Amino acid sequence: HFEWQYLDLMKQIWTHGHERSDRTGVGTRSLFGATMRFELSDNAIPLLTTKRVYWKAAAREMLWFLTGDTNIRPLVAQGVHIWTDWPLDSYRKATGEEIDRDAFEARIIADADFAERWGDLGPVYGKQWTDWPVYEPVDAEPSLFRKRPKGINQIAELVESLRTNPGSRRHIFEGWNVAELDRMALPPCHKTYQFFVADGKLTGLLYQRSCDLALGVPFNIFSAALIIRMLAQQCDLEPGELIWNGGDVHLYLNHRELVETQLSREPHGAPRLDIVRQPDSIFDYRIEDFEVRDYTPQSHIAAPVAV
Ligand code: DHF
Ligand code: TMP
Repeated sequence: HFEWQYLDLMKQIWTHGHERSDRTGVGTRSLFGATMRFELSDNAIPLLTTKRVYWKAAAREMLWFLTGDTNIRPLVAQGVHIWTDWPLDSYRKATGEEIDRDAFEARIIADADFAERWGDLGPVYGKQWTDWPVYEPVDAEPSLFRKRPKGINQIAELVESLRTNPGSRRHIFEGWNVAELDRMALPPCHKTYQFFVADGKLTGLLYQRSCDLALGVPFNIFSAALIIRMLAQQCDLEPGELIWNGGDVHLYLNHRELVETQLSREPHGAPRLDIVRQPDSIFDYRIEDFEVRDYTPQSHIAAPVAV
């Protein structure tokens, strides 16, 4: 079962990880450098069965990235809470107001100006993926640079290159815009995606620099598989594999209960993802286009997220 890779990695980190203090102050056990491979043929999808994973939240996040938006407002409006804690933290620190999460989300939805001021994560994934900024020298004054009105849409270019030049070794999109990292709420974790076409199949490799194995990674592997499936459909290719490469892979010390519960369970079943419509472009998918079947996970395991 594909999920043993995840559970084995979890066990390895919990028992042999280096205990380190981290940015959030929570502390982690971590190992550096890990790989998991997931077969995607026959619509197989790497969705964990040893706990329920809210895959629709992950899918909605992916669709939100593809719109280029970096404000949490449309996510919150759809009931997706996974990005709320970072703007909330900035708001609390800046204003000293002890607003709770529900009240903050309600204000984000109700008040567009408030959302614009407090709901933006900076130029994160969606912005870099679809509108990577380009600066050009001004003809009359070559030492001056001007920002081109429209940046580079890496996703549109990727679809084009997969279609017209499948053998290329340059099928990449990248979130790590060094010059803009300091304006991002969090520098990208799932930072580099590369694709490979052979025998009519599309394989994708994700390099994730920092990996919260208990909370983030279950979402990240599902989402990476989802974008491979969408790209494959757009390029008339069959899904191949997802290869996940993690850099700093860690378990937060306050995830002990989750880890012990999850390691006591065994994976079962083979979830599948169907894409039930063929949209006109990679930017036209809707949540209703995705259906997961044969997914009968064990119960959700709640755990606190380190901010
Ligand atoms: N910071 C940290 N420390 N870990 C992360 O995984 C993380 N992920 C981010 C942003 N910053 C992060 C974005 N992705 C959850 C899942 C993914 C995610 C953020 C949060 C999460 O809390 N998942 C819970 C609850 C899901 C829900 O209620 O919808 C889970 O049990 O899966
Ligand atoms: P860092 O920027 O200090 O590495 O902290 C980011 C934390 O968020 C780290 O625990 C990894 C986790 N993370 C994921 O695992 N997946 C994600 O998609 C995101 C956004 C964050």
